[in-house]
Amino acid sequence: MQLKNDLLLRAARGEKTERTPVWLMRQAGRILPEYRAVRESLSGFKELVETPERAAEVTIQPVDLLGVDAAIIFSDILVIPEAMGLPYELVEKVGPRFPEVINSRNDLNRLHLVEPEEHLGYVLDAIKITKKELDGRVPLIGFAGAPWTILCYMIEGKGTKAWAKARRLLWEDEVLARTLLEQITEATIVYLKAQVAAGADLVQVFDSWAGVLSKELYNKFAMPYMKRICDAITEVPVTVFAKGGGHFFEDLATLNCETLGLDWNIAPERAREIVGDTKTLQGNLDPSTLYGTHDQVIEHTKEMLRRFGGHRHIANLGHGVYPDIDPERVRTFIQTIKEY
Ligand code: 1CP
Repeated sequence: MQLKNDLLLRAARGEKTERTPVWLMRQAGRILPEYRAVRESLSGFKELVETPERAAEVTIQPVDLLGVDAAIIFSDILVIPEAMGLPYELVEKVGPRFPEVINSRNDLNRLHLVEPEEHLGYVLDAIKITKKELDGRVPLIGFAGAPWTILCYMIEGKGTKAWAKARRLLWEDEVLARTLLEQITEATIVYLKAQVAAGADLVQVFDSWAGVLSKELYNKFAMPYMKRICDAITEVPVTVFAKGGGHFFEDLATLNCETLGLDWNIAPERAREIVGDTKTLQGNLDPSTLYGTHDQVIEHTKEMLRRFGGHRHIANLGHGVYPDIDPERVRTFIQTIKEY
């Protein structure tokens, strides 16, 4: 189907656009009272993710209520470990928890190959319903976690600051680490391809915990798998967001992806110098800026747009929008970009 607003896709491919497209990481959920209303009508986050009609509904909310140039399917990166055999729970006000984790090579026996239609059919159905209901208004973004970030959760069982247990594994049992990374990579490729077949117009790979690895370890334990994913997804543009990865940005620039996401700690000018005109850059306003006043949001958003130079840029925050940010400030951010 022909998209009415294809700014995101044209920007990703490096084509000229009338203006810079904008969307926000974590735009679905969290900040919108309309999301919380849907969430409270169900037993919890997981039921929402696993009920395709309701997941589609909250996916479209930011398009209607905030005016973003893309929707991102409402799901979570943790559906992949679950599909592989390690279920997650979402504990209210605490976060994700895995009752069982991978502690030894023996634990790999618990994992199995992922068949997207069988294990993740609810995500694919949500994508199909969303596409139908969007009716071509804006593109739909599919996503998955990067192998390193998914390994972090499968080893630790919950979010941590330093991911020391996961990093310890890289030194203590390289064979286990690599076997697990391989399995996650295979699952991620078939999953992303199934999302595209269901209707995703672009896919983003979130390497949220990239920043805890040195350049050396990232190149050893993350890059080979990121490369495999980028090389495998040829159907739609691919965005790689490696948060905290400024110290190996030169390496990320070699990936076969259309767009690289930037967090707020890397200067747009430096990123542009490294990638030249070969890639689109996405980002990177510090999300905390949206705690500022209306005028401060306008000023800093304009400054960001100026620094990216208006070509091959997709405007976004440098990470997900924080849950307690006033949706009015988000609207100001979006409006400033649309009017620039
Ligand atoms: O816009 C959107 O909200 C789309 C849906 C979305 C996405 C893209 C959710 C819903 N999660 C994600 C990705 C995700 N999940 C990432 C990568 C992006 C990032 O770095 O922010 C990560 C690391 C997770 C893991 C996760 N799931 C966390 C982080 C915990 C930690 O380790 O610090 C949390 C809190 C969740 C639960 C979750 N996922 C999504 C929502 C809206 C929530 C909160 C549940 C709720 O209160 O409704």
